[in-house]
Order: sequence, then structure tokens, then C-alpha cells
Amino acid sequence: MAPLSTNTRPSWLPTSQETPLFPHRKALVESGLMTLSCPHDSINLIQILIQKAQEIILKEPTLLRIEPPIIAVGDIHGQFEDLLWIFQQTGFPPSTSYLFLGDYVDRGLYSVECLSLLLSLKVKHPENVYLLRGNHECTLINQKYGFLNECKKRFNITLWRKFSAFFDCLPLAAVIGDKIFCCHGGLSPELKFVKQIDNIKRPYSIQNLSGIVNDLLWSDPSRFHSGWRPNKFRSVSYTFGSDVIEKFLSENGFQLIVRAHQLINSGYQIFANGKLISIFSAPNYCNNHMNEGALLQIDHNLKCSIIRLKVSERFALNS
Ligand SMILES: [Mn+2]
Repeated sequence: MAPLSTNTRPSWLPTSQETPLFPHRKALVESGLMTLSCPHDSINLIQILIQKAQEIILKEPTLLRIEPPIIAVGDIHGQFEDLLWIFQQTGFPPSTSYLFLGDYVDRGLYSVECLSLLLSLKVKHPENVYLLRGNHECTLINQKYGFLNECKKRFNITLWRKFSAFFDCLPLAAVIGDKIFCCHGGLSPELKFVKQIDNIKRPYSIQNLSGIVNDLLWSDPSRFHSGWRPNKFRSVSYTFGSDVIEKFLSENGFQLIVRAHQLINSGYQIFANGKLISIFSAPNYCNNHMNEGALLQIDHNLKCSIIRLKVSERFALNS
């Protein structure tokens, strides 16, 4: 897909050739939360942003209901330049609406930049940007895989705690156009009807890695078995077969499951005869996997098409 013309991108964003550092101040100006002359330092600004975004997402239900058209985005993992690249290709909100499926932090170097941008856009365009919780939006995980260290080194531990409290408020799943169920990981053996997700109160602090919330954030589909099995790859949650997918869809009146959570070389993978799609949106993951990324574009009529994020085009852009 050809990049959109540059006039669709906010002027405060760095160009793809510039190092993406500290966009918070400009992002907050864009979101209308401050003026350029605001004297606060970066940490204070980000904290204001977290508070505003938190107020907005807590007013949303735990299970979001979203109308198409929208683009679903998979794992980002602190790859800020790639996040900008995504917006450059498919348009900045509000010209395009997005549902992010979680895993904003860890692994990459710029988790704070990714969150600052996404939270700014959420505050500025709450009806065009939706954020779900991923398994890395959890202190038990992101204290080990990079985010805590990034906050400590570049900011302070208080900021990590504020983000952690924000993560506890994130919605857990979404339904697009009454037919497409979206979450970060997958289904749960304890989840029969999506009404159960509505009943989960937030803030929801994850204390142990079990139960419906944990499975929504961690489970994986498997083409190797039917029913449920312990998830041996992750040592957490379950894997589920295509029979589980079919039953869940038919009992809830849905057509499709869209989820993220798995590194896939082509950026997307289709399971269960097209009843489940996995997308992964961090191309060249960790700067060494050479995988492609993908987005899922869902049009007015719920017709889905893959937008590929090709590493070769990404490198051409930077050269
Ligand atoms: Mn994940």
C-alpha cells in the first residue's frame, strides 16, 4: 500500500529519518492537554496524559463494542518507529480508526514513546482509537522484559507504577460490528458467553496467571489438537483447537476471532478455515527476526483484508 500524503500526519511527529525521542511534549500539545509554554518536565507531562487517558478508558466497558470501519493492530513492543510507520501508511486518527490489541511495551527500546503517542491519540480522538490489554501490560511480566528498566533508566519507577495502574484499567476485549471478537491472546475454558467479560470490574490487578482475564491475554490457538491443552510453549494458560473456536463463535453469534500475541514470519496467520486470524505488527521484531508485520483492515461491511508491513519497504524508507 502506498504511503499516504504527508499532510495526513501531525506536524509535531518526527519524520521517519529522525530519531524518535521524547515526543511527549508535542503529543500533549496535539492532544490539547497543554500549551507549548507549559513548564512541566517530561515525567510530569506523561503523568498528566496517563491520568486523562485513564479517565476515558474507565468510562468504556470492559468489552468494547466498536463499529467498523477500523484497522486492528497487533503487538507493537516498544518499536516506536514502526508504530509511526503504521500511521504513515494507513492514516493518522481521526482519518482512520484503530483497535490496538495490546503488547505496547517490553522488548523494544521505546515503550514510553509508544504509550505516550497512543495515549495522546486516545485522549484527542477517543472514538477513533481503542486500546486493549496485552499480557505484557502486567507488572509480573514487564518488570522482567524491559519496560521497568526503561522507566527506571530514562524516567523513574513512579512512572512505571503509574503506567501499571493504567494497564489495570484497560479493556480486555472488543466486538466489532456485533460479529468480530477481538482480544490479545485468545479464548478461555471458563469463558462461555462474552457477557462474562462485561461483568469483570476494572481496575483489575493481575495477581496470578490464571482465570478468564489471564486466558484472554495469554492463550493460543493450536492446529495440532482439538479441545483444550495446557500451553506448553508459554507454561501459562492453554492452547485451544478449531472445535473450540467454532463453538465459541456459534454460541455468541460471531463470525471471526481476531487476536495478536504470536510472532509470525509473514505477520499474519489464518486458523480454523478463516474463523480466527492472528496478526503481529512489529516488523523485524527485536531488530533481528526479519519477520514481516501485518494489520487487519475491516471495512463497513466487515470485509477483512490484510495490510502487510514489509521489512524491505521499511528499510527502503530509512535508506
Ligand atoms: Mn503477547
